Amino acid sequence: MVARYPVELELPTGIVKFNEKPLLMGIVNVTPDSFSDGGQYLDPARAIAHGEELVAQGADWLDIGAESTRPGASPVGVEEESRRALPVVEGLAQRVPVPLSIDTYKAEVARRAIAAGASIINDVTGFVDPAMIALAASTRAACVCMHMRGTPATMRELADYTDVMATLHEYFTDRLDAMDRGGIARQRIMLDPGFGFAKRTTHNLTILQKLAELHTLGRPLLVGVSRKRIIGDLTGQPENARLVGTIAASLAAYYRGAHVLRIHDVAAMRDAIAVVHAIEHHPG
Ligand code: HH2
Repeated sequence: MVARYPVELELPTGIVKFNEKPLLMGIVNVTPDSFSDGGQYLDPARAIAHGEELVAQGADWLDIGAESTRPGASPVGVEEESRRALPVVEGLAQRVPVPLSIDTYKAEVARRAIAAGASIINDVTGFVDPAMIALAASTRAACVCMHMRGTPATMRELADYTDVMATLHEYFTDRLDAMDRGGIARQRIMLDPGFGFAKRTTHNLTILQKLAELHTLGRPLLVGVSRKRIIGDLTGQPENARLVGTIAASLAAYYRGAHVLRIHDVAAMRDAIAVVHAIEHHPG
């Protein structure tokens, strides 16, 4: 088992110390077209109830997304994304005691979500938009900086790497510098290799296998493989039958030092972590 880099994260509510167990980020997709649960929680009341249920199951954070980023998804505008996301952020902020992240690459949506109660910006485009950097700098929000190439519409053709780990190192070094220059304190940033975003299964496997190499960047690592194509490729299962594969891949990430696991099936993940954690830390 690889030791998790003993790193801290600053949230508006205080410092998160990552030590032994990874945090579980439960996924709340308020979309008609997410790849595995599209349409199930488009109604705000259902999305809020789902978020509450995930927290009851053990989610440490909730990630609220209102635009699908699956390969080939079509973008939505600021108003539509806000209309979907904001009532859910607002409702959950009043009902659950855990931090909420807004999964968006649009600075205006992030701004509105923070005003509604979100405290983490989860930007799958890695804060390439200077407006997103400026927004994060002007708030106390924590930031998830994810690696991808192109857009969900184009990323499939861009999944070509000579050395995917070297690419990630260069990319994150560059993004951390840009965020530094933009005034975002380093201790507010988490890094995410972006499984499935401009990556084929071979790249996803390499990154999972070598995840611990990213500890040299000195920031918490977030891993999101839940129900993704890599699991389908390895198991032959459709999205609704990828739970076992998801748990296996997420445990592999845990063993390699992931700090946060982004997951649809929180209860199952919680149980799996409880078991391996007990084995790892049993006094013998
Ligand atoms: N994956 C998805 C969306 N957002 N954010 C981060 N930081 N890391 C990820 O791996 C990640 C993410 C895609 O999964 P999902 O939200 O289930 O699907 P969709 O984008 O179709 O809504």
